[in-house]
Amino acid sequence: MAPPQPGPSAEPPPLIRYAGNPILTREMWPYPINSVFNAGAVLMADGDTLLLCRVEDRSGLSHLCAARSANGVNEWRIDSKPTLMADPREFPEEIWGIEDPRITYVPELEQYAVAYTSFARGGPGVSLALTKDFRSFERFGVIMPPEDKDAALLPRRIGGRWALIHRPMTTLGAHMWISYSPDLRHWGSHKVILEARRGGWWDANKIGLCSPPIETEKGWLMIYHGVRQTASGSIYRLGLALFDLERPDVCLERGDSWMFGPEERYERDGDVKDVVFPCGQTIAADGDTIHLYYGAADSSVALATSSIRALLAWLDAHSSSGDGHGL
Ligand code: BMA
Repeated sequence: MAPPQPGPSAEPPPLIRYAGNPILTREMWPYPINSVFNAGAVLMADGDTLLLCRVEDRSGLSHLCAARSANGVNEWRIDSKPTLMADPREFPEEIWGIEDPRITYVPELEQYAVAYTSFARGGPGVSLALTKDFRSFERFGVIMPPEDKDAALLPRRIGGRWALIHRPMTTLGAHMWISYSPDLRHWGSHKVILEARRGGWWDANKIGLCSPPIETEKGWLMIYHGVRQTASGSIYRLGLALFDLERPDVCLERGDSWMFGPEERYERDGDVKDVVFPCGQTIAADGDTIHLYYGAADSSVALATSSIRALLAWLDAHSSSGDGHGL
């Protein structure tokens, strides 16, 4: 019999799973928890990778906890207690916990900006905090009221104003928006930048930013999730889009197919089945190698590697240039 011919699936995948996945699990935690997932990520000045993880405790509410590692892969040093807890006395909108942090280093402020979800009675909203060291935080409270989430700050001002990508729920659907601010507190000039597709698409009806946008020569590279509703639940997969560097509301390219989805057991089984959900990445000193950290099935943290070059090449090969983007 002739050997099987390589099919279209033989092309190299743009993201490679780390063989030792998952890299953070609840068994590793220094205090009792239910699950650890959806972690923001940053490469610190001392070379450590810091993951700010969403940790769900055994009341069902989430807080954030930092884990540090010299190589970003193993030997994690986990804070012995929660790093950032909800503070519903000062911030009533955090009454049901805080979730899904996205971290951006902002050179102008010499601080990290952490955009996270605060779970209020009115639903999820976007909150912001600044920190230099992930030990003390300046909290800004809610900057986008419910229902809104999946937010990250761009690392520099665009046309003199700060820019935030986020995902409000509106009667028009769950699309990605950009908003601008002079001071990180007052936000306006809201605009849709990427719409969920419709019908049978993998990213129909609900999309949202994953990790913070990556600045490349060709534009802001954004990894986003698409949520496919099926008869047996939702499937969270990852897609790619590119936006103009000085006009981040302008989408230059959008992939047609998803580039990464739940396949391994730790992604398919867990508290929420069939979820891959990155909230952070680090870029190595070569300016190209990416470590993407993602929540797997709302139960653990996993790692996939890639490169800016590979993602841009994948996007070129998988985007159709129609401006309707299949809507
Ligand atoms: C989204 C967010 C994520 C979660 C995902 C799958 O809406 O709440 O925190 O990982 O659902 O449950």
